[in-house]
Amino acid sequence: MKSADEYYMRRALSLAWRGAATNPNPRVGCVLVKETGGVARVVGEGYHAKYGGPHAEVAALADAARRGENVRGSTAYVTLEPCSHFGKTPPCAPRLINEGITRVIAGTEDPNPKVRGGGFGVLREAGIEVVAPCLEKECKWLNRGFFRYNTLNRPWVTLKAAASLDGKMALAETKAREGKGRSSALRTITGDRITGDRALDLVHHMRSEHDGILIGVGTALADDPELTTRRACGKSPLRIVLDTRLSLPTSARVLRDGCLVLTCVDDVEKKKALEDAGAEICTLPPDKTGRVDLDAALSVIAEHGVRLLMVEGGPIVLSAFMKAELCDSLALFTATSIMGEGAGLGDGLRFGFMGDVVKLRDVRVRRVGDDILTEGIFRCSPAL
Ligand code: AOF
Ligand code: ZN
Repeated sequence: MKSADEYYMRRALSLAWRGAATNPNPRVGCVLVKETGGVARVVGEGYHAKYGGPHAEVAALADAARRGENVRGSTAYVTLEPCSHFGKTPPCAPRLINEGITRVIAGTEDPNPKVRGGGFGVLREAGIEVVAPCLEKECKWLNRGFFRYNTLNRPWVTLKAAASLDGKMALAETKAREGKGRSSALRTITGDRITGDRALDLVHHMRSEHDGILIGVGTALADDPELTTRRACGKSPLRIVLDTRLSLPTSARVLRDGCLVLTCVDDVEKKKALEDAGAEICTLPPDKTGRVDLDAALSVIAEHGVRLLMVEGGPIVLSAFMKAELCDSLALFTATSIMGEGAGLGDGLRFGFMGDVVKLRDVRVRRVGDDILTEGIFRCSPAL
């Protein structure tokens, strides 16, 4: 690999990140570089902007045409292997060949079973020099949900939690405050929330970067959240509720703009009422504990186009994901408070050896207002 290769791949990566509406397709960026008289320059660049729209390579070629550049003899830097299949658009690999591209540097192989090395094969057969991978870790991270889906048939799962310094997510008992008439297990501290406004803004932003948000019915009953992104710009993800016995009331705010409810019961009446209230109900088998089987739930969620899933459950749901080892990253907001007795993060988990406890790697810590955000990758999260 030439030393300039990483430089142009970084440019392709930054273009790829702009593709905000590609889901469930991956984000892909492409830079075309032509060397004339020992001097290299960018002759075209582009990215996959929208699901169903032109792929990054096609966008970069169109950009070169707009600039009046002749791309013959250029090198294409693409964050993902050029495709070899007919999907919503024609394949990119033959297009690059026809345009006279002589060298292709790809970030990583496309895990889509319809491609998976096929694009490289087509290029190499045509005598094109193919170099891959290049900045593989960064290129995979960019599409971590797409990689999870194509290799494990599930989304990338982020557990999000807010807790006190002593790890509590709910007070042992919450008294209804005058005028509010609300008495819930999960609403906490005066002002209702554990963490502050800055953390809430960030949570709304994080939601808008996910395709789905999942809660347990306990949280829906206790907090009646809307699960919107109203404090941030961007799309609202698909709302998903794990509701083993279908006890979600039809008045729940989470149902307002459509919601996927995953249950284990086949109660026709309840089902009809919730469907009328805007829910899509999916009945799944129970796991050993009698709750919705998370493996099955995640594959249904993935089939709904969710590649990045945020789990915003209470302690029970969060622990269930950790126990099943079906979680990839954690975003934990810690308030600088001590809540004393009450339900806490990790309730329901039990280990006999320190070597077995849930651990994170690649940890990052930062301050958000008066709160602390800890992010990391779960040890159980398989390599991308
Ligand atoms: C590329 N460049 O920019 C993207 C690729 O239905 P289609 O035609 O949009 O194809 C979608 C599949 O193509 C997607 O699942 C992934 O395998 C690949 N995406 N490939 O060469 C791109 N977005
Ligand atoms: Zn393509």
